[in-house]
Amino acid sequence: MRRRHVLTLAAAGAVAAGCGPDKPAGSPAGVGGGGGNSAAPSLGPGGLAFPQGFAWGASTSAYQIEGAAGEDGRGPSVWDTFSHQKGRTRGGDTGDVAADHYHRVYEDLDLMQRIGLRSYRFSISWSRVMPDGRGALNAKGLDFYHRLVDGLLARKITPVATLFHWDTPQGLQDKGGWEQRDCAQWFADYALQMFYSLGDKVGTWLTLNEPKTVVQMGYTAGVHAPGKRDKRVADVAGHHLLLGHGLAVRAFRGSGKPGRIGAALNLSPVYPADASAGAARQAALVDDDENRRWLEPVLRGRYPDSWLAAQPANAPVRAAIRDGDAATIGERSDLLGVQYYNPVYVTAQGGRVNKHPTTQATWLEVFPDGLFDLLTRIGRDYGDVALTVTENGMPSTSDVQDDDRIAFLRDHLAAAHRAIAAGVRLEGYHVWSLLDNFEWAEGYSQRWGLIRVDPQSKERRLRASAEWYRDVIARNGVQP
Ligand code: GCO
Repeated sequence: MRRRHVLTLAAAGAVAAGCGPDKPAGSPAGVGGGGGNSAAPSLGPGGLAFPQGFAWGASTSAYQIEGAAGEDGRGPSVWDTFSHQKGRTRGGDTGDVAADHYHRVYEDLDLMQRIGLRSYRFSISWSRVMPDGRGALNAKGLDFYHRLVDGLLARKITPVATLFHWDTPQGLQDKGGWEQRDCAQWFADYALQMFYSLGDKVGTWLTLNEPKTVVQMGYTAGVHAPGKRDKRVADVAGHHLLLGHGLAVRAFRGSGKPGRIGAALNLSPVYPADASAGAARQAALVDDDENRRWLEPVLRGRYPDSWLAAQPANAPVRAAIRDGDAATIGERSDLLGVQYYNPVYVTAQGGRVNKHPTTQATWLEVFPDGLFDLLTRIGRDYGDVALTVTENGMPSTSDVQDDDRIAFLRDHLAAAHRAIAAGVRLEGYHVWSLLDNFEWAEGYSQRWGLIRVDPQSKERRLRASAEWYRDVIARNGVQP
């Protein structure tokens, strides 16, 4: 079972080192940003100090928090369409209002400052800035991102912009979406417009968020937009997503804008469930699918031979991968966003089992050491690429006193600290998520925020985890 698969099927789902143009490259991320460094409490005995300038952050995505779905000229995305179809999301929830962030952006910026964030990762809604996905820019939609980014910079928080967090414009979906090779170029064209529009203020760009989840959940299991269930088509869409990444990186270089760019991949360390040779063999195959099939093209400009060999002879993805594509996808990245939630244990029969406790999101098996294994593996296999954790977190059923989330974050940060000590170039860490939000097919049933958002009034309240994270940031370290 894939990430989220279990629940959704049952239910039916600087960056660091702030190189922003507002700071000279190489300067520490957001130093002096946010919160109360002067009175910073120091770490006690046994405290885990992080490197100077570590980019302490939090993440969100457009459709999950913005709301204002029909305002100021925004066009629909596949998630508007999907969430409005009967039976697609828990309780029929949609992102129409979400956390109402579009209208509360200044309040949210102030809350980020209260927590002391050094880095904030958000995504741009493609159909808010280009209602049909192509053609003229929607000035009002773009203004929103200018307000957001200006507000971040004014608070010395490094903006990290994701260009695609699953909300393909419906206008492009109607033309075939990611099944169509052209979509990769449409994406790069939109990306270039964003580099020109915001590139003097945003120094860190992420192209795609979790293409694997789009392939697995959107095109294979059909429990995310666009709701297709066809593995063959899914793999073609996966290739076009990666091609879009490469073309966008190339467009960024061509734009001449300063800053850095990379992809944000969700990755899972894969372990054999037992000591048998069969489990080891199956684990290697699953590792290809979960990790190498994404990492290798992006960081090495090639698909793994073993993954290609595992594709059926008549699989359409074979024809979709044209000469030169892999090299395009491997256009040099400046950083890699790593999203870690869970490990994967594989049996000799190729099945998956859990070995650790799970959370309300039953796919989220809690194993902090997996983050250490993942980060050190990337460092070992892919060399000196700058890494930042762009997502890590859990849903809590506690309303405000979310001690379970505090323990989760503390243990994962301890694992990240060990990875840094082992020589991994980890520059930042972003909690998923800043705010309670629309958790895709799960609607509002899961609460992932450091900040509680009242489901009705949308009133904000810092949770215990937010207060705890504020102290971590102020101390630049974790007290285990
Ligand atoms: C993802 C997305 C987020 C999710 C988060 C929790 O990783 O799926 O980037 O949008 O909400 O991961 O599931």
